[in-house]
Formats: sequence, C-alpha cells, structure tokens
Amino acid sequence: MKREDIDRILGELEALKCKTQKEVEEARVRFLGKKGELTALFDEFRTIDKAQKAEFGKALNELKQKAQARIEELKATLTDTGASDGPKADLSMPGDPFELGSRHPVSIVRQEIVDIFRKFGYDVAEGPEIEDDYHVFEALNFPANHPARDMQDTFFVSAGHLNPLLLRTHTSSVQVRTMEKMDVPIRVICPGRVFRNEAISARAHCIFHQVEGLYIDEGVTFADLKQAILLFAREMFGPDTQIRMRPSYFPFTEPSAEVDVSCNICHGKGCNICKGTGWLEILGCGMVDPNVLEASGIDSKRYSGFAFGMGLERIAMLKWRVNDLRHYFENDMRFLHEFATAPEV
Ligand code: 2NM
Repeated sequence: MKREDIDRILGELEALKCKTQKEVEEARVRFLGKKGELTALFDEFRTIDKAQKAEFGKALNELKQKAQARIEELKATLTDTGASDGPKADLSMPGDPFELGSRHPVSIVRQEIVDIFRKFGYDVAEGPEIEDDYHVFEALNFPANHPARDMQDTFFVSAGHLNPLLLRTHTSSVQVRTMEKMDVPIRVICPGRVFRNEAISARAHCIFHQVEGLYIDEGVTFADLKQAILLFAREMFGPDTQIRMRPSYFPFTEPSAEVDVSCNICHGKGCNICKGTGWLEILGCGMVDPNVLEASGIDSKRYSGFAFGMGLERIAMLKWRVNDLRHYFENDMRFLHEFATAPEV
C-alpha cells in the first residue's frame, strides 16, 4: 500500500465534476462500489502488516468519509431529479379541458350552397378581394357614372388612376376572370367576401358574403335559369318550396329578376319573418348581358348564359331567425355556440 494511491484518489475526488445524477452514481460506483477503488484499498489493508496498519488505517477512513461527503455534495448541487430518462411532466395532474369549436353560421350556409351546386356539376372558383375597377365594374357593363363606382358606395385602395384598385363589391369579378381564362361551356360558382361602403346597422354591413353562379353554353335560356333556381331552392329549403320571379334590374344581366321562395315558416299564412306576404327574397339573377360576354372574349351570337347571386348572411338570417347582421361579425361566444352541432362520426 502506498501513500501516493490515497493522495491520488483524494485529488481525483476534489477535481470530480458531474453534470447529471447519472454521472454522480457512476462516480460513486467507481470509488465506493463493491469493485471500486476504495474497496480495493480496504481489501489490501487487511493483508498488510501491523506496523503499516497504524500508518494507513486513519488515512483510509478519512478518505472514505471524504469520498462519501463529496458524492453527497455533488448529488445535492444537481437540480435534475435523477429520473432524466423518464417523463418530465406530472402525469397525475388534471388535464386542460378541451373545448370543441363550432362552424360559423355563414360558413355552414356557404357549404350547403356549394355542395348543392357541385352536385349540379358546377365548379368552384375564388379570386382576389382587392380587385381593379375593370373586373368589378367595367367588364360587367357598369356605366361610367353608376353610383356603385363612387366613393360613397365602394372602398377604394388607390384612386386617381384609370383603373383604380378597390375592395370588390361582388364576386362577379371572379366570374369575369373565369370567362377570360376558361373555355365555354362554363359552369361555376364563386363564394366569397365582399365589401360595400355602408353604415353598419341591423340590416346592413360593410362586409358580407356572397355566392354567385354563372352558366354559359350554346342555347342557354331563361327557362334553364328558372329551373336551376327552382331545383336549388328545393334542395336548400325543402322539396315543397315554391319560387316566384319579379322583374328587376342589374347592369350585368338583361332581363333581370329577383327571386322569392315560399315562406317555410308560415307556409303562406303570413308571419313576421315574411312580413305577412308568404314570400322571402333570397337572390337576384338574369341572362348575362351580351356586352358582358363580349368584354371577356365570348361570342354573344353563339353563346348565352345566366347568372345569379345571393347574400349568405341574409339566407342564414332566414334559416336561424337571426335578427341582427352585426351578430355575425362580433364573435360573441354566446352567439357562436348556438350553432354548435354534435361532432360528426
Ligand atoms: C346577381 C344578380 C344577377 C351576376 C352576373 C354575373 C356575371 F359575371 F356573369 F356577369 N355574375 N353574377 C349576377 C346577376 C349577380 O347578384 C345579385
């Protein structure tokens, strides 16, 4: 047995650094374990002669105490729990409640309408909300002095140009882009957000949602329009639904009509939803004006088409008896939860 062995181990203990509890445990085994360095010295101690025992006994005991103290010290200064390979979280903690969201009423109605027209063979097209004057007005046969082209009615992004940028006031602009790009026959519906410079009230809002439809082919007639709208109305409002058309005016269609559906709340008896008339106005439509076809490069002598448009907030109002448009945009959870449905399975 040599004094240097004891001194060397003392030095190593002092210099010992551990980053994890695992490393501390490895050091403990190395110095104090059954096959450790100190254990080996104690075994050797048993075999040495008496004179040497007097010299080394005390030093060896001190070494063992120092080794144990050093290991405890390292253990205490480390913050990890020693279970570093196991889960970090307390799995017995109660979980956060998981709140199920629900669809917005406008989104539900849009999906229903899109699904119906998809079944009829229509494609769905989307386009930019920030548009130019050409696609919102010029190509749609709006005369230069039409009030919609005024700051009073439309939000302009850039003014003073020949073709200013503005927020689209209808999704017909998407249909113009479709007519420019696609070959006839065209069957398309365009859902989307539109913007009008209106004072906000229970019946009007500056942002709302539309679905517009367009059908162009050879020999498309007003009778086709009427039948398409009737089939849509029966899918949307029930198989007993009747429609009626009233003459109207839109710059992009001629002739134009407004469509009412029979009130499915009072069935014609008269209630406060249909204001006693038995009819509810749901959309506008008409035969696409030849000027509109020609502007987008479609031969109006060979082709004809119909178009229609409806406001989603209005249809959702009729469906769920919502009495104020502003509810749709305020994100009041009490309102939104009204439309929660059981999760689909
Ligand atoms: C409506 C009513 C009537 C319409 C017209 C067009 C287009 F692009 F073909 F000219 N798209 N949508 C239209 C026609 C929209 O909304 C009340």
